Amino acid sequence: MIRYIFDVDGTLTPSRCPIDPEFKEWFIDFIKDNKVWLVTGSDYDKTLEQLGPEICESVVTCYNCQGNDVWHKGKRVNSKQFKAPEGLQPLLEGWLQASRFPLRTGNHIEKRRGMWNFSIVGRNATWAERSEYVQWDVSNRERESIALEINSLFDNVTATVGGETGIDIGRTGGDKSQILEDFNSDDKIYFFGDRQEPGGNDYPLVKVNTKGKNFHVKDWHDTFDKLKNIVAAAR
Ligand code: M1P
Repeated sequence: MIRYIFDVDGTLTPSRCPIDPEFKEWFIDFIKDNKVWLVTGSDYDKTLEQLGPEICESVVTCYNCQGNDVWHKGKRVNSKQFKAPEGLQPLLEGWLQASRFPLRTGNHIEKRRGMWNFSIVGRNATWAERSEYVQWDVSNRERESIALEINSLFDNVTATVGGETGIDIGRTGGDKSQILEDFNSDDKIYFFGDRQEPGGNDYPLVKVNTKGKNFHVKDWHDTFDKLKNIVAAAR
């Protein structure tokens, strides 16, 4: 049986937004007929807000914070810590001062279980402020260059770009690939994610999912279309 693993932001929903109601209804039925897991850089509260309890509690496991915070049927079953190296916080604060993007909205370094999320615009940004940053980052590739620099400066820390405004930072190996510890080596995994390119936060899992298939989607519409094709082909 195929094991389906889905990223959330940019894959099942627009980043930080609720799932589309029609897709939600369809996806709830899909979960009834298939084995489904979720893996996201986000924390459980945000995933719950975006997907609702029907989805979060009916998947096999909901892996939050890149797999460092593990939820099963609405209950936390495991969580890991990230002991950041001393120099990391001052470095992030320096980038916060130095970025040429003009807006700062607060909550720039969100310390989650097993990882940090770093955002120049800040996690308190309104939708308009977020979209200003998204446009800026597309032209300036700021997140990509910050992530590259973090990766070159620290031995046991990995930074990846995920979602639209932030960078996920954690211990090397404490990324989405760690969830495969819970699978058998011969499991056939179909993994859907929007950041499967090198440097994206889905890439570590793509790299090790060599026996299954990786679906690099453009957005949730693309995920929905691909799933409908898979279901139609299986009939
Ligand atoms: O899963 C990656 C990130 O996706 C969203 O990022 P942003 O708000 O920058 O679009 C958020 O859910 C974030 O928490 C998460 O780390």
